[in-house]
Amino acid sequence: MRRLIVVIALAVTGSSPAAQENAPFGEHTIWLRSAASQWDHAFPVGNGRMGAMVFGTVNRERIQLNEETLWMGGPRDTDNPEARTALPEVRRLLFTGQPREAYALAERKLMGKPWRLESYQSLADLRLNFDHEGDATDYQRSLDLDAAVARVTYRLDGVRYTREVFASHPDRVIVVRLTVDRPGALTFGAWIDRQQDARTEIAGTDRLNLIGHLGGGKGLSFLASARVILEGGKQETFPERILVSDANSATIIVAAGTSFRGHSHGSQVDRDLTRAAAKTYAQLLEAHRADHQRLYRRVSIRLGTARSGDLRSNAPTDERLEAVRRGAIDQGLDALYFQFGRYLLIASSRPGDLPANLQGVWNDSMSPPWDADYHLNINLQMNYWPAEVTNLAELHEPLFDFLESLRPPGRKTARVHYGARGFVAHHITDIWGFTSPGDLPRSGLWPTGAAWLTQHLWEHYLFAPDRAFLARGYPVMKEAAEFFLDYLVEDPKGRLVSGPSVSPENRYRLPNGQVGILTMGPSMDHQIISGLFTQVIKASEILDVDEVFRAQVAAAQKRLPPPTIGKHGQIQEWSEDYDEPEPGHRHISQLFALHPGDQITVRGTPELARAARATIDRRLAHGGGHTGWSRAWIINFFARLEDGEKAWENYQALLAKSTLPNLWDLHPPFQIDGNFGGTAGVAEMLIQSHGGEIHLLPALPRAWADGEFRGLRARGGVEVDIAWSGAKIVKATLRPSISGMFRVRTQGAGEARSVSLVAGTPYSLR
Ligand code: FUC
Repeated sequence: MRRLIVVIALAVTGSSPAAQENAPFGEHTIWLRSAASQWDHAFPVGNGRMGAMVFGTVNRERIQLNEETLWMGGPRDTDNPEARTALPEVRRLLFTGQPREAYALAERKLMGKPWRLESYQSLADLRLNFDHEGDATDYQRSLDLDAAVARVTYRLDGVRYTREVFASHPDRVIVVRLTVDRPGALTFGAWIDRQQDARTEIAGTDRLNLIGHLGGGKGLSFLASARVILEGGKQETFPERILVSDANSATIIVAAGTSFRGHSHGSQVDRDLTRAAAKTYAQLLEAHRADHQRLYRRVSIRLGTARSGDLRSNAPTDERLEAVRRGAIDQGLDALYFQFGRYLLIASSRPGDLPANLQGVWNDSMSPPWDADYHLNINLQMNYWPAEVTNLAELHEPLFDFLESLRPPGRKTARVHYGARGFVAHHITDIWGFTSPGDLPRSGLWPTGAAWLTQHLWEHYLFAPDRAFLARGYPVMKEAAEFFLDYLVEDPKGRLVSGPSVSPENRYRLPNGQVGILTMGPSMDHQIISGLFTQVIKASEILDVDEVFRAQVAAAQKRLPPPTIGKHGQIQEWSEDYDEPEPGHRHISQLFALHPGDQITVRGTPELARAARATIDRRLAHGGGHTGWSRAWIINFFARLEDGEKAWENYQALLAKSTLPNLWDLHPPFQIDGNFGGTAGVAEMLIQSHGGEIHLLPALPRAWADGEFRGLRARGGVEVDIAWSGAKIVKATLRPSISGMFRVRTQGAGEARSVSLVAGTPYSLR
């Protein structure tokens, strides 16, 4: 059924005295009229390494803090020497139709020892107690994505109170600023706490320390410190608290660190605090703003005719979401969610740091869902889908460093578990280099985690072809490919297949009714491996190395089963055309080749593209897309199928069904991958550049018939700006960084046109 397009009038916020006093928010601001009643409604700020969640409660502010390296546990040897001996028998059982027996044996012999990860943990809470009397009016809580500042403001007893919080990357601290519009009206108490493994102390007159050691002294040690700097008023210290009275304003600077990788975090925290405290608030804010905007402002976007400052963008974000749930079109919200994904990547993934985990850097728990770890069977990769296309390429770096750190342990796992060369990682990992098959076999016995991750190196190269980068990435790609040369086995039909493995987390039914999980030859594995092989072959040609190895890879690639169409017209998920007990499963792994892979394309492989659509339709018809990241993936799939309406419909479903009032993605629970996948999906609707062409507005929906963007990137080193109206391009500008011939496709045109681009010279198309 066609979706009814209903535009619902929203409350006119400009008419109340409160809103008159507060300036209307622009297109970059998420805002609410209430404090966060729960952690995942608070506003996130982050500097890549540290994160903070701002609740905005009037009387008691809670600023929940994170430091990305604060993980339980430590490096350990989890490889299982029994695996290699049991491997041939598990394969035999699967080849002879005995998946249940294979599973039982795999569970006993093939998994890491132990197979469980330890957890990423919350660092601490900074608490501010205001002891206000009476009720606040004119309350607003906002997150300005362009300034990267969270702000809380309200009026109480004739005084306007304002809190601003940001996480500075250049100054390595979190800054909290408290102001009042009546001199001397600021009175509050401040302390830091943590529910376990830490104690607090006061140092001098103005510093709070939280000193901790995880696991009762066995794990990492850590320190979180806050300095309180006043203008006016006075400051007293009580055990574990600083009390401020009658001040004009206060700046609280928070620094933190852990002993991860032998780091001397105590002196680093001292240094960070001292340096930041030597600056004025205005200086800290200015350095932060400049640093953030250098990244954030590379891309601007307008979808539809809505401009900032119109009625709808002035409504609080939860009301806008509610309107979308009722069927309203809010193109400003479409754009805001897109930019929020970019904001979150800037806040959680800076060069030199760890990559964004399942929750970015934000986590308030000692045992968060899935340990807030790194899942490699879609989630970590999805976090980085927007990095290249939305012009944040350097934020991809933490992923490359992380992948590099998995090589030594992954090499050992390859040898111990499979007797193979190369390196391997399975479906979960942590900051300690866990590469063994973890968790239960149903999810964890899946050897293509590293192989998928390495494709990010190749993508980074494609977006900015740079031989030096390729030379750095190639050994990693090669080593991932080497593993599969040894690991793949011949099946009874003479094909080379991967296994024992899974089609991530899904199950199939054998003709005799038996349900299987482990399998030989899941389609996704072969698509990932084939993609890796293609890339390794191309990279070795470009670098002119490894001719013999290249030939071996090419020979193995020819023997991998290609994507096959099954009896429902779908892309087959397993090596045989099995049915599945859960046809609406959240993973749609057999479409890797459509996205993020590029083996299936609308014009290159039209039959497979039709089968890909049938696959998604079948999933959706059975309730698929029910987790945030699954829905986000579907947006990307439909964009690749050049179906703007379906992509947009699923984008609306992501907003309506899987989005919290602060615009965070809901699995449920909160999981950040859907935010990043949603942002990537919007970009994919507006520009694509796989398959040897730059395709302008490949999947434009009716709701975005007018619009413009600036600064998205295409493969080949090209930045693109497009303005369009009535679904027609008014002007497109390509800004190449490399000279060469490019094929450019515009909507409706039968053939892509060839254009010759000169590095540094913009090329306009009307
Ligand atoms: C994958 C998914 C789950 C969840 C978990 C963190 O294993 O199957 O839905 O997102 O990662």
